[in-house]
Amino acid sequence: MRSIRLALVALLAIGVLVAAGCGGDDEEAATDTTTTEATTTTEAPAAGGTLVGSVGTADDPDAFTISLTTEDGSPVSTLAPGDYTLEIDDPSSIHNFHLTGPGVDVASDVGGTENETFDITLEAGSYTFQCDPHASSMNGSFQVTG
Ligand SMILES: [Cu+2]
Repeated sequence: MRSIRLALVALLAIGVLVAAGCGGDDEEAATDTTTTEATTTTEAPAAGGTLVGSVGTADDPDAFTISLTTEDGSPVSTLAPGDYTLEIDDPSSIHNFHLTGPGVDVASDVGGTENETFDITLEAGSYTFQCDPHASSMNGSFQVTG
């Protein structure tokens, strides 16, 4: 029991020293050394889960819109590297959804109207999605970092 307490005290002392060292350039350095919480690093969103690529809208499958969202509908702008499931929602016979980037090149058929699912692995870098027949107006991109 006693040795565990000593170890904790030692860890805290190291933590304070590290904190003071990191704040060397900061004018507010070491004004508060009473914090005992372990420092947690902020991490990029975890990999995994489902991404949804869509063209058109529910009311108008041929509408000139394209988007990539998470499963809950939030637009994707940055992602962590890793494995994802890409669900392509392409109800239109004039559009497709085409995702390209490091290690990935997947697309739905322009003429087809089925939803398609791909297992993809994202690496650090820049990814672009577009509708091939209308690439100049239907496109988007996101970054993979971490
Ligand atoms: Cu299109």
